[in-house]
Amino acid sequence: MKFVASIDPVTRLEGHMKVEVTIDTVRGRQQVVDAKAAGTLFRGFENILVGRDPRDAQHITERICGVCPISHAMAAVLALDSACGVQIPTNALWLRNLVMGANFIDSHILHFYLLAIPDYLDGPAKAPWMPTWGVDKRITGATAQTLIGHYVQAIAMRRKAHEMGAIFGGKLPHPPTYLAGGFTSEVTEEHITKFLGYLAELTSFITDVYLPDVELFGQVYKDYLNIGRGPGNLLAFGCFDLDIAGKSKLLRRGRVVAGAQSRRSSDDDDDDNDDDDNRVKSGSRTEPVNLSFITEQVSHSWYQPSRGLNPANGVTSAQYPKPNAYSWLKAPRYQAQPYEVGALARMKVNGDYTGGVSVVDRHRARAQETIKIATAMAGWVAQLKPGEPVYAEPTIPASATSYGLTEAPRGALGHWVRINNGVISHYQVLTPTCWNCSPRDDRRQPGPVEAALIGTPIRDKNQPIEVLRVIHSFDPCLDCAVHVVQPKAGAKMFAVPSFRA
Ligand code: NFE
Repeated sequence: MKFVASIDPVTRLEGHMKVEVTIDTVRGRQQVVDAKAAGTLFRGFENILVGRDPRDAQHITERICGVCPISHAMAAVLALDSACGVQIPTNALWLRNLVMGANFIDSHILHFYLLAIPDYLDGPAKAPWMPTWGVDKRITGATAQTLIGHYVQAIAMRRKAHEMGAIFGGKLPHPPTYLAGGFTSEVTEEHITKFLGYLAELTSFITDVYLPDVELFGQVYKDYLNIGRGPGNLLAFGCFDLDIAGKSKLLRRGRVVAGAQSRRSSDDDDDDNDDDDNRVKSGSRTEPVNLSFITEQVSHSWYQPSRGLNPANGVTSAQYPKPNAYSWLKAPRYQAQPYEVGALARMKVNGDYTGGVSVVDRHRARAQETIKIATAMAGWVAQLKPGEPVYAEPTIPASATSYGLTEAPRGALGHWVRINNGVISHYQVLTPTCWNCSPRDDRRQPGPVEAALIGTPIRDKNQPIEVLRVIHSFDPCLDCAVHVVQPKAGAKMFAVPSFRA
């Protein structure tokens, strides 16, 4: 008999998410047969930006989230650099990368130890380890004790990653140092030495603790290599520019299409990536990204009906209630298909990760990406030139249309901006969690997290911890995807309207 489990809110992620799964017995096995994921708050940041000075964009959009603010600053200043036609000094290139790298290290350590690992082992019988579901905890005894010790160590490591980023960022999580035209902090020998000290300590933690712990987890929970796949389409905008023109990146732009080995359609010309040698080591090929193929569909979202708009023309206009809608997230699609974004997508697109798409693969790719970034950061520090410029003053145009693409720790991030009469007339932000946690689209196709949940085996339908493991593997951040709540008078915390309303 079908059983519906509603997890609301889903904890150990950023923001407010509700998930409803239908569990049934299929060929003698209890599993998820349907899933709906919802963001339960409205985000209105795009509307806040209209009418503002374009130079405010990075300061305001950083406040979308405390976990990935640097990426929002990066996307905003890339859009403005391009709108102004300004060429930033090379010092600024490395400074922008270094502060964003510090944020990636912080975010990935946070995710594995503080958000994900409590799904797999029991900790001390007190908060935040209690209450918990007592199902399928295979990491026990001395191994569990070691991991709990690493959990505590990870808290200190996160602080160090923040302190490292603040050396050049001024402060974290919301640094004021990202500007169109470059950066504001000074490069000194003292700053460089201090930064390298932090980086060495974090690199040791990643190498000696984080990577081995993820491998251990992957061995103990091998079955999760076959759980939580999702659509299998992967998308990355790419990040960490290695030259001023942004042509070369540490993690490149591209797509991996589920089941496709190679095909470059004639109408799929890449507008940003002209690299022909795009074969990845996994044997599949990366396909280019054509931004005009992105639409945000709202048939199941609490927004006024539209026919799937490209972010360049996107509208953030709420409609609540609305028939068939169940989420404040829009449903971004590429050529009408759902795409997963995140570290696994980046590492697969870049040819650095040759495994599959699953719960374990997401954790492994995230850990392997962390050491790749930390290693690259040491090289960027070496290229800093003390005393050399960090800023080239831009001229803000009276009118312009532009975009900035980068990656946040959780995946592809884009900002689209239009300037008229010297002020912002239109702004759209497309976040990673919108891609991953999107609801059904116009064709009723599930979003990546919804698709990943369908088929997940469930041991105890009253304690469906497997559902949490799949969701957490994506590291959702609903704060990035939605904002601002207006609860009904007298509503109880858990009394969110039913999906079937
Ligand atoms: Ni709030 Fe974010 C990241 C962005 S996810 S954490 O990473 O953009 O939607």
